[in-house]
Amino acid sequence: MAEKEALALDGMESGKKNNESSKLSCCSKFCRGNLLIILLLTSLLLGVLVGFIIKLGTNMEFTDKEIAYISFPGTLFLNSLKMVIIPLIVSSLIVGMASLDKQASGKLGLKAVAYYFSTTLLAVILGIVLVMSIQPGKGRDKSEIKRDGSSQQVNTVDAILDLLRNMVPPNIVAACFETYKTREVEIPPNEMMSMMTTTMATGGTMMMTGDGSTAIMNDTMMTTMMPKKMYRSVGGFESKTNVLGLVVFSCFFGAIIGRMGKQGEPLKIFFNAFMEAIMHLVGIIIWCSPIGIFFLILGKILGMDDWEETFQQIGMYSLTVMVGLGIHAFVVLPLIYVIFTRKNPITYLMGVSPALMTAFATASSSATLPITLRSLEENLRIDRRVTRFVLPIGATINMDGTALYEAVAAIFIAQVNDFNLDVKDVITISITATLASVGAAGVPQAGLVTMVIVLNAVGLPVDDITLIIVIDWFLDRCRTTINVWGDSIGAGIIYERSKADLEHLPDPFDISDKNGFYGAENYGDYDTKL
Ligand code: 7O9
Repeated sequence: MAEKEALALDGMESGKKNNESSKLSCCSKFCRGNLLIILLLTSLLLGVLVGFIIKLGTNMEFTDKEIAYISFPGTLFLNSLKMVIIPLIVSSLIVGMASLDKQASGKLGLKAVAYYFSTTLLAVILGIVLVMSIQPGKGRDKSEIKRDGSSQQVNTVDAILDLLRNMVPPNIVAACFETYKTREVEIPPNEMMSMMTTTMATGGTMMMTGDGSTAIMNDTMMTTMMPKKMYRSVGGFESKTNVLGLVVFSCFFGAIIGRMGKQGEPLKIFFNAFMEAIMHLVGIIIWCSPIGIFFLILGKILGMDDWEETFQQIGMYSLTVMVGLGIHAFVVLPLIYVIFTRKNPITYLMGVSPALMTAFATASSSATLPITLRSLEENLRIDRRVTRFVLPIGATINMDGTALYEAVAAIFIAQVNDFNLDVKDVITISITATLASVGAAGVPQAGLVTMVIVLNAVGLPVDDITLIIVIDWFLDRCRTTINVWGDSIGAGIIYERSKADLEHLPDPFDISDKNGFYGAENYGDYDTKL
């Protein structure tokens, strides 16, 4: 009897303890989730502050080498994120596709594509309305504006063919480190002369690729029409991961595994475990992010040159882009989120904030992808079947910020050149800017190339890209943050709208839950209903 009482007491004690410890762990979990956000915000602000104090306080000029030394911890952090991207997208897309049946993946994919296109188009329209009403380029003499770098010759048709070629890589292992690119190489003058004389001697025709037009040459024309520069297209592989190829391959591979039934099971389990292991690695990397972000920002601020002069010259342009991005991020996207989910976008913003801060610090939505995935799954409890399917595709093709930026930049350049754009031109800019942002990941040196495509489409001078390159490093950070925010909102909406479709499907990621890897941790309750 006494033993029983003792046991009962013991039980009560442990119950109390359990209760207390669960309260404590609840509290500590909440703190842990917010601790990361607090640490990240502090490191971001501290990076800016320390950077400006050193820059303005000491007036020191840093060489590129010194900057590389200062941002070294940041580079390590960036590398660690990039390190996990390939295994992450490949395994997540394979498992994502394999775990959804034909109907569910089709529905999810359709919803995603509809969301991507409509929000990107909205962003472009917003950008165009703003740049047309603010008119940052009107009355400016472009010779006053500092130029930086040189522009590049781009052939739109070749760029599109490159994109398609990259979707079907000839070697899937090589796709991890090389991308196909056709570049326009200037023909040396002596070669140009000899080509021309040969053409004349044979009385043949000649292609002039300099301005993209074709002409039949004869000797009289030759002397008068001799172009200053001629280009020839040379194709080859460049060292850059061919994400598009990997994405296409993984989607097909995953879909096939899913349809193989029992035979495909081992592969499904393998890639699933692979993905879980990578996500644990991301869990470690994420806790290094405050230090990494601090040094990345510090290095960038110390390395920037005459910010004031740049801002005086193209301040209105930058402001237009930033106002556009701001409205898209704080009004358009949250509104769409509320309409489709009836949930609080502010709590959603809190949950995604580690990814947004990383996006700002790294200026790369692909490097941010591991953190976006983890933030959505851990903080916001978005179904892994949705995040792992939708986010890698979103990071590759959904770039609202980039599309808005390109539209504003094109119209800014038109205004600087007193170039009158008619309705047809504006529509062309909207469409090309939208498509350019979709295809950006498939084109090497995308930023420049896609901008040239937009300018070419309406006949604007591509050399004037150099006017806006000076401020690009900063605007890139802002638009990347919006790109990641757009991807995240998309995943949230698609999750809410697909709950019913997912219910009847088994969750392949369940095996990890049983091991207690996930599910036990929830950083705060972000699931508040409005
Ligand atoms: C911005 F899916 C992933 F994660 F595997 C993935 C990997 C690489 C997705 C995309 C890429 C990729 O290469 N993207 C890419 C994006 C390549 C070149 C240019 C851009 C455009 O980048 C944006 C911009 O400049 O506006 C921005 N910096 O979102 O990263």
